[in-house]
Amino acid sequence: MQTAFRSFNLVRNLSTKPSLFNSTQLTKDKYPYLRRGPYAKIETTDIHFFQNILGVNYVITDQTELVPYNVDWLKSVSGYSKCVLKPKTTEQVSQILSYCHKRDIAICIQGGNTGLVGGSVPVFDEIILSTSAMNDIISFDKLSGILVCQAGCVLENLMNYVQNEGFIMPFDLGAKGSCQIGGNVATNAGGLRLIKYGSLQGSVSGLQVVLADGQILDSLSTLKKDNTGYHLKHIFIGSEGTLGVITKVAIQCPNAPKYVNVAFIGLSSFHKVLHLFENIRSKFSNSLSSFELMDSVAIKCVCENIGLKCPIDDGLEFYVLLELSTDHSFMTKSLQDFLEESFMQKIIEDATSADQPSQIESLWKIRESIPESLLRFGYVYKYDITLPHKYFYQILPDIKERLNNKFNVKAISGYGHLGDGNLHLNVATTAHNEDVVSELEPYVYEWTSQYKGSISAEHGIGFLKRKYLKYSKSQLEIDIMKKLKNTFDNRQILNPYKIFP
Ligand code: FAD
Ligand code: 2HG
Ligand code: ZN
Repeated sequence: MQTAFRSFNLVRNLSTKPSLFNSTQLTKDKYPYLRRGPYAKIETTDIHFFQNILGVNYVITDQTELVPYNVDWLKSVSGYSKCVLKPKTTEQVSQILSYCHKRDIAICIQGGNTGLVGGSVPVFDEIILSTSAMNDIISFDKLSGILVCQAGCVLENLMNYVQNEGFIMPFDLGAKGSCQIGGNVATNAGGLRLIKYGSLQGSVSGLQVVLADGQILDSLSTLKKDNTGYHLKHIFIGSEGTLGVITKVAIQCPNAPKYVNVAFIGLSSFHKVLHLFENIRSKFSNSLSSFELMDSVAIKCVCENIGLKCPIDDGLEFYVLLELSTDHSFMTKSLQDFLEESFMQKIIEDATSADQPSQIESLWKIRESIPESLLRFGYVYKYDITLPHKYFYQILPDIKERLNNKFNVKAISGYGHLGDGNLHLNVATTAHNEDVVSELEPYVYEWTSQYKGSISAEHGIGFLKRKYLKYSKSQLEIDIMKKLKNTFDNRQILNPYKIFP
């Protein structure tokens, strides 16, 4: 077993933006049964109105410039919006929404456009309201750890900002270089450290939101405790752009841990992965800040398609990346002893550990590059499910059997946030094929529902999963959600065709 870290080359700056050339089929052609809602079509007078509010540079109508805003990161859906608006202030958003509400113009709200369920791009010709120009940090209180910022701040910029103050953001995602805090809140993003720092529902203390008719709802509380009536912020966390435009976020940041240790571990069976998880939790309990599973297919894809190198024996069935965050200097030794012991007990086959930032980053890069590495094949069918731990990997052999030697499938991989019971099942092919979809859906959702799991653990429902909401929500729950939608957006102008079947 290795205990010393071996360095290896990294491919940096993975692209997270679609190219200017749109090769993605239009959503309206891919799903011909869809009908455009009775919304107004954009006219020159509308464009002039928007230009008056925002200035000409913040209204995009050029055909080529529009492309990356119309296509999602996965290149699975594409709208044909003729107009992107880039407000800088809440007041501008309010004016835009008030106007669109009166004119019956449909709007798709877009942050970093890294969403994985087709929610961030228009389905037809909805105008796109991009929050990218709303990127001011408003305040940071070192006593409370509360950061207040505009919704368009890129997550990585916020991470760097609070790090300089001795804090961390309470969550982290592979898309951090592009995704925005507003989009993170709108999707209730989970990510890599939820096991220790909890979900955004716990760490977001307040939000400012512009409602569909242009009213500004100021719930931007920076208080840790506030039980005065209903917590309206929770309605918007995870609302995926269907209830209002999040314009400002107040979020609680934890103090940066003094010591971070990461281990990259190889194991020969899934049973042993669970054994390791049980042991590490009982030994390090609250210090465990990540427990990520990667199967051999995921590692192979990262190595072959991205060019990264597996830091340990690359012939094993499963790999775990675990992270400990503490204020205790003895953690490096404790972790190495733990790995040594697990090796002696034949729970793990190989491992390497790191406690220096650059080494830690290199190990994380392997995990964070998995989505990109699978997409390099051409097209990926993605399932993001929560399951009880004992069934976590059990769907993989079933799927392999269903797709066995058919459809020129390039990879079937299971990876994800095992610590939170969140599996990412990815099937990669060279191009989209409806026959593959028919093999996978509703099969995956039925399977998940049978084990009382969730059909969307962290990515949301968006456009791609709306037909399957019923596998995780009862009819009564869906009816109440619809009533809420009507209360907040009676003209259905915000992100139409999303979430609801
Ligand atoms: P977008 O993609 O632009 O939008 C997502 C949704 O939010 C859309 O429905 C949009 O209408 C809505 N929205 C955006 N901004 C606002 C706003 N200001 N007000 C109201 N609605 C808004 N997700 C995880 O949960 N965990 C992960 O570990 C994770 N890793 C990822 C890794 C990669 C490489 C990629 C590409 C994606 C990953 N994601 C992950 C997906 C995740 O949902 C997004 O990355 C992120 O939360 C979306 O932020 P965004 O700014 O890109 O939003
Ligand atoms: C991750 O955990 C993201 O890497 C993306 O949630 C998962 O692409 C996926 O399926
Ligand atoms: Zn994830």
